Amino acid sequence: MLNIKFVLLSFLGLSTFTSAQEIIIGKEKPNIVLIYVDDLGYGDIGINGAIGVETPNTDKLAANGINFTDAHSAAATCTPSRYSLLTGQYAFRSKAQIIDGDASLIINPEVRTLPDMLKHAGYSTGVVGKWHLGLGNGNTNWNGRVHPGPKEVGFDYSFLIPSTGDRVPTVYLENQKVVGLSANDPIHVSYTERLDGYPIGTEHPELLKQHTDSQHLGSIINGISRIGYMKGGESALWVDEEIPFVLTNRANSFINTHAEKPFFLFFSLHDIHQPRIANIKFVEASSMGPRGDVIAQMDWCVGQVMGQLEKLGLTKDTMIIFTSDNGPILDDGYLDYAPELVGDHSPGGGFKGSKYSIYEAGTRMPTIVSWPKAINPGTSHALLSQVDLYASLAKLVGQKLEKKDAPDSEEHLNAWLGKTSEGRKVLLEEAYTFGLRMGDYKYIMPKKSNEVPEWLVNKFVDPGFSTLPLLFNLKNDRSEEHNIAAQHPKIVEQMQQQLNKILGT
Ligand code: NG6
Ligand code: CA
Repeated sequence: MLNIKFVLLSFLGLSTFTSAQEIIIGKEKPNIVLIYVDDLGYGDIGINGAIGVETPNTDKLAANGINFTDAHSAAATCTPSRYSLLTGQYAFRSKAQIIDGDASLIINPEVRTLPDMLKHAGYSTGVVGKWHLGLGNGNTNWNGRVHPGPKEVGFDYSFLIPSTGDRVPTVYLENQKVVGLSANDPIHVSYTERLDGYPIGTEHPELLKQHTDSQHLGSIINGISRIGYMKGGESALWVDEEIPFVLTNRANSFINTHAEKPFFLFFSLHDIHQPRIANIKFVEASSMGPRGDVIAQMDWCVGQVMGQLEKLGLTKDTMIIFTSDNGPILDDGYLDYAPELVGDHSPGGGFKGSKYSIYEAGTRMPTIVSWPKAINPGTSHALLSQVDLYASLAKLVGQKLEKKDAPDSEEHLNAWLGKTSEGRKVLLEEAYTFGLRMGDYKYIMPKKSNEVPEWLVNKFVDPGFSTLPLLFNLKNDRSEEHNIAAQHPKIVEQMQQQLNKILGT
């Protein structure tokens, strides 16, 4: 008998919609691809209202999955968010902060991480892209195998940008060895003293293709001055304009190699972090200059991974988690005219704040989860933190956690799968102060001083420092304008108590 629904939908030119099937929690082993974008704001994707740039691939992912409206990175900067994501522990507990490119690994290899847990469940694990969690044990020698690193914390395969695009060394590491390094030209890196290597930004501004503030005027490599100094390694230097292609290629070859067996790929994009130097293929893809162009570039990477999964017939059985590590920033040091060209686009999606800020846009992330086999498309307003992915995925793949594992990770699998809109009751937000969410209430803890550190002053960032407690009701004050702390002393007290409980104070 003809399937009437199919005939009708085909007639209308629509594809047939297969509703998700019931899954057996604890027994499922979907492939998991975690696409972690850098510095992408809530409003930077089409589905969340982007203007001036189109993100068709990301929007398609959202159309086939759940678009989360209240899911958060653990912190408003990169290293702390990544630390929490991989360990299931809040960053403040180990004082994880943004680190330099020669910093030691900040995850203790003894800790059972998210990739360790998935490995135990039978997954092949890989990380491709930005690391920024430190490598080695201090005094890193870049000319041999750099360890400890990803392997020692649970990744079978790694292909890394060791720190950030704006920090030396500007080389890739594959399985913890610099790619393309010549033995005759060893690499040296320093963040404290100038090395007699590449020209530096303070002396040779004429060599720069993008000008920058005084904090990014170290070694000039590929026409871009970076934080820190580097010598040697010429044959191994990356070309910024090629990064999206190189990383996507490695991500897709990891998928290809592991297609037969469940895999976990942490695809950690360099985009849309500065220096925002789009490949010529994406120059003027947006009306917002380089920042918009690299959003288009990021979206292309997403599309390539989706295409690879489709080609291998893995779409239905792969869970794609798409999100970002911290909120958006227009001016983080390099002069690419993002503030001037942003137009009506709202990178934070109308939420107050940015990267480095405790206001909502600092941690409220664009977040999409797609897994066609098990998830019906939709939108979820569940309050969730990336720190919860660890316990939630452990539940999915049937791994029991010991008490010491992922101590801050709450299990909210049903929320991540869109089966309930109930998420966290209490959610911690970390920036350079602490915030707490309980339902629609947002509390920002007072600080002894509201003085903004020197390096943040010029970034047009409001970090949310206040000597008085701040309380907002996001339901009718989405942009955190009206402090209602004085009218609700009981709620303030209750939220401070919750915070004390978490902070152990
Ligand atoms: C800051 C850098 C900024 C950026 C950021 C890390 C200065 C003044 N600014 O310290 O350029 O690299 O670190 O960004 O040094 S993140 O997304 O990795 O957190
Ligand atoms: Ca970041």
